[in-house]
Amino acid sequence: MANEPLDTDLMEHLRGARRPVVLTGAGMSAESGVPTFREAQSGLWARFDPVELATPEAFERHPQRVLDWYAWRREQVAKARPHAGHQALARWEAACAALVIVTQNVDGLHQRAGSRNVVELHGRIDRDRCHHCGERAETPARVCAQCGGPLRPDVVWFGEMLPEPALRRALGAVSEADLVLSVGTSTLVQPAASLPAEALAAGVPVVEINPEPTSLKGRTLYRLRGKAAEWLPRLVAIACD
Ligand code: BJW
Repeated sequence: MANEPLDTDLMEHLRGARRPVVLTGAGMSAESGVPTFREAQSGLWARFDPVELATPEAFERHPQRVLDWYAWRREQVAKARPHAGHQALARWEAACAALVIVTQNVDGLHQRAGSRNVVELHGRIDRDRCHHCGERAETPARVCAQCGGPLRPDVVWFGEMLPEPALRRALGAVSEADLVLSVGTSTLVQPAASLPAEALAAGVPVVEINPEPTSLKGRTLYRLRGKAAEWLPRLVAIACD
């Protein structure tokens, strides 16, 4: 629970952090009203497995089904608002300019809360790009102006490469970090899941915020059971005040 006493070593790591990195996953957006990736299957979508919809093969076989699923999720993202945890991270960045947020989320909620130094590993749900040539679409359309290929959400599906500049920035930030927070991620999906694991292997303190256990383990891991919107304001108050 977010009101339990904190380890004194952890409080020192928070106060002393000069180059913190915060890795966020779908659980970070849950309290903003965006279902976690593995829960994005209620109502009409209950019989589909999100892991099977988020693939190039699913789009090639059933383009309209995949586009309809994304249209449903875009509506949820449009209605969502950043919560106290997003705002706390934006405050931390304002007080400690070297903070880097590395997010697997595609909803833009960190930027809407005021964070600037955000690395987006899995793209953005509110943009389209061509499935064939990758050109970004400026206006809503079904096909790409450059090559006539089908437009699709500008996100990274299973089996696709992450954008190289984003992955490079994330790896660079983690290699220089003196503290890593892993918030609201199951740490199952690679290569993002390897980021906190690499920090742990290098002896960097890692704080995990998650109501559920994950497989992350290491001598310098601090596990905080609970929700992002409850824990982050408390941790940032310790780091910045
Ligand atoms: C809360 C909370 C609250 C709830 N507060 N917490 C090595 C080994 C094995 C497999 C692979 C490997 N390398 C690559 C792979 C294949 C694959 C992969 O990792 N598969 C795994 C399933 C094993 N990876 C890829 O294909 C990646 N590409 C790649 O590596 O290219 C090179 C390559 C290709 C082919 C073969 C080999 C190499 C691409 C991965 C792209 C992931 N894309 C998605 C979809 C994005 C678009 C969309 O949203 O539609 O990204 S999948 C989905 O998972 C989404 C998420 O960003 C991502 C991570 O999930 P996340 O964020 O952890 O969410 P959840 O739902 O899993 O967990 C939420 C957590 O929050 C839970 O723990 C809750 O308890 C918690 N929570 N409420 C705090 N209030």
